Amino acid sequence: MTYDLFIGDRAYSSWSLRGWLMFAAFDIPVRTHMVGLYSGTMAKDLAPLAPARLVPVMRTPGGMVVGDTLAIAETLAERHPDAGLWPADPASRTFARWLVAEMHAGFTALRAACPMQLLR
Ligand SMILES: N[C@@H](CCC(=O)N[C@@H](CS)C(=O)NCC(=O)O)C(=O)O
Repeated sequence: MTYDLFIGDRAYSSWSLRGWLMFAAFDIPVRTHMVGLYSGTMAKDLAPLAPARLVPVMRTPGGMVVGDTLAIAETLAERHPDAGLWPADPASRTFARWLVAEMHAGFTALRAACPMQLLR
């Protein structure tokens, strides 16, 4: 049961890094495919996954395509209930969902001012 994950360079794309971390941290089998996020081939690379236009995007072993980090996280949590993507304790889970929502939808000014560059 191996997933396919399409991402850009994890050193520069925090979305790509987060998508990949979900598989790495929770030991979920995945084949990683690099798309040309910064080389201009992204639209062509993602064409087989239409309507995906952004990274990360995941394809399930059954062929379902899921874009958006939070949708991928929720899909993995549902499909792998024993992996522990969300904390078991209800209070911790609520707090985790809050942090994830803030990270996902918030910090826009910080993100604009501080683009990610892990190699420097
Ligand atoms: N809400 C999406 C945002 C995805 C997103 O904006 N990805 C960027 C990563 S750098 C992207 O694909 N940008 C390419 C573009 O805008 O053409 C998620 O969390 O997955």
